[in-house]
Amino acid sequence: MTAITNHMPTAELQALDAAHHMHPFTENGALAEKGARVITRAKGVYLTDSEGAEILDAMAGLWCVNIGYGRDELAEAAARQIRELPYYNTFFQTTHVPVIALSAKLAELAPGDLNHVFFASGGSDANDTNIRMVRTYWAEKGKPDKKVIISRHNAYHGSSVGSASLGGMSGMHAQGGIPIPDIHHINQPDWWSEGGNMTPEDFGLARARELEEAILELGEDRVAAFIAEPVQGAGGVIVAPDTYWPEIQRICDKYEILLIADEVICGFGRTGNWFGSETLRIRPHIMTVAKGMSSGYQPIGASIVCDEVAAVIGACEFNHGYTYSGHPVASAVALENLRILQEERVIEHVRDVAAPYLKQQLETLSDHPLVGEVKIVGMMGSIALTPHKDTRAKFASEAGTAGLICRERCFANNLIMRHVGDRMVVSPPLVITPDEIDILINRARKSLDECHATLKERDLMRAAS
Ligand code: PXG
Repeated sequence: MTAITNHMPTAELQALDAAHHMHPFTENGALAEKGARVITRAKGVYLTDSEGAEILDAMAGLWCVNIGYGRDELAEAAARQIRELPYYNTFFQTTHVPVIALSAKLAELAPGDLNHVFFASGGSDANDTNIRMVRTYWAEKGKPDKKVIISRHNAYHGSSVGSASLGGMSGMHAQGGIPIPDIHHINQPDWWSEGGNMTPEDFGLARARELEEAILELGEDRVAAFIAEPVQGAGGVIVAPDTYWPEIQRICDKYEILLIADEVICGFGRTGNWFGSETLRIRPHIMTVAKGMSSGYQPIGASIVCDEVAAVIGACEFNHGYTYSGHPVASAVALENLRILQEERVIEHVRDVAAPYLKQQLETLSDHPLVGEVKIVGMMGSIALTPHKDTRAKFASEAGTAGLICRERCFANNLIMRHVGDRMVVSPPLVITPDEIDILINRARKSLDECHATLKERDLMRAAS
C-alpha cells in the first residue's frame, strides 16, 4: 500500500477514511456522505486543513493542547527518548528515568499530600484505576462493603466500561450494558438549566446536599468515594454556584468519603491555577489527570494519590496496571511540557492576561439576542443559546438543534467551537494572545449572527412551553 501523505487529494483521503476508519462519538454513515475535514498540520492556536484553510482551534484539540501546537522541544524530547529507551515497563520491580522524573514533578506540582502517581494512557483508564483503587483501599481497611462511588448526572469521566459508568451521560448508559454495579448518580449543579426559581446560592447548596442525602440513604458504611470534575467540561462547562464546593467538602469530611477530583480537563492551568482543585478550594484524596499533562502530544494519564491512600494500597499487592503505565516516551514528553508550562510562566499568563481578557471579550457576547448565560472559569467558557434570555428558556426544537447550527457556522467561519446541546463551549490553548482572542470573538459573533438568522428563517426561535 502506498504511504498516505498530506498531499493526496482531499476527496481520496475522505473516501479512504469513510471506508476504513470508525470515528468516536460519530454517526459514521452520515459523516461518510459529507466527508470528514482532514487536518494536516498545526502551529500555535491554528490548524491547517487539507484544502489549506487556517482554522482557529478554540477547543485546544479536545481540551488538551495547553501549550499550543508545533513545539519542537516536545518533538525533540520524544525523539531523544525513543533513541535511548523507547519502551520498558514498570511492572516487575523495574523503573526508568523519565517515569521517576515525571512522578517527582507531579508530586511537586500537585497540592497537599498528593505525592504518589499511578500511570495510565489517558483519563478513562486512570478513572478505571480509581474505581479499583478506592474499593481496594476500603477493603484493605476491613470495610469491603464500602464500594459505592457517587458521581453526577451529565458528568464525563471517560468511555471505558468503568469510567463511562462513573460518568452520567445518558446516551452512553443506553449502550453496551453500563453502568456497572455500585455506582450512584446525583444531580449536577447546573443552575442555568435546572435552577428554576431558586437563587444560584440556594440551588448550589441544595445540589450539594444531595450528596449527603445519598450517603444517608445508601449508608455511610457502603459509600467509598465521590467523584466530580471541579468544572464540568464535556457536560457543557457547568460552573457550580459558589455555595456548592464548600458544602461538598464538608460532607466528604464529615462522612469520611474519599474525594476524587477529575482534573482531566481542569488540570495543568486550564482554570488559572495548576489544578482546578486549587481554584475551587477542594482537597481531593485522588486527582485524575491526562490531556494537558502532555498537552496532548502523547497519550498519558494518571491518578495522583494522597499519602494515606498510597500507604494502604502500597501495603498490599494492587493487581492492576497497563502495558503503557508510565510509558517512557509519553513520560519524557509530559515532563518537557511541564517544564515549558513552568518556565514560560504559562499559568501566570492565563491568570494575568489570557483569562481576564477572554472573560471580558466572551461577556461582550451576552448582548447578542441568542445568548443567555455566559460562564467562564480561567480558559474554559460556555455560552448558553436561548430563544428567550429573560426566562432562561430552552428551545422548542430538539436539544442540540440550535447548537449544531451554530457549530456548523463556526466551522464555516474557520473557528472550532464545540456545542454541547445548545451550549457553545470554548477551551483554547492557554498560550493564546489577546489578538488571537479578538479573532476568536469576531468569528464567534459572526457565527452567532448567522445562526440566529438561520433559526429565524426556519422558525426555530420558539421557546419550549
Ligand atoms: N475525565 C474527564 C473530565 C474528561 O473530560 C476523560 C476523563 C477521559 O479521558 P480520555 O483521555 O480517556 O478521553 C475526559 C475526556 C468532548 C470530549 O467532546 C471530552 C473528553 C473526551 C472526548 C471528547 O468534550 N474528555
